[in-house]
Amino acid sequence: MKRLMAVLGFMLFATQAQAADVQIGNLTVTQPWSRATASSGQTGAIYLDIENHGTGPDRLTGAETPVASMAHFHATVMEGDMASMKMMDGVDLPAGQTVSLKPQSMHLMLMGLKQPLKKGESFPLTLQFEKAGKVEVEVVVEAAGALGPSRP
Ligand SMILES: [Cu+2]
Repeated sequence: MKRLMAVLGFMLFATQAQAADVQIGNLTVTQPWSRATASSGQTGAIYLDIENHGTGPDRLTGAETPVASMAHFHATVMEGDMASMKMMDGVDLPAGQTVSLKPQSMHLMLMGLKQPLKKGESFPLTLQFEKAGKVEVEVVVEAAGALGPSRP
């Protein structure tokens, strides 16, 4: 509990200054970001990097955010020249590796958006890991067609 409070305290500070990496156990979550959505849009996507600097594997098993009714892990798969999305029940995090959720690849799909995502705003996201536990991160909304986070 003490540790959780420390993490939350750090988050509040970090969000005001500049979104920063978040540590949980052996994992580092870097630069969660999303894209602005049209006012009529019901879906969005979140991208981020997770580094596992431990000696054993972990797994991202769940995610939730107050801005959407559901958050699912998707892989983008090519069938010929058509891209389609496939649902995954989690994201494996091998020891010593960084796994990236990024455009045209794995992403966290938001369904049932409760409000449009606006550029410059941010919203909380709770990630659930099999071993490291649960952590809240802040997702920054970039422009509609952004290919990556704009902050350094
Ligand atoms: Cu998707």
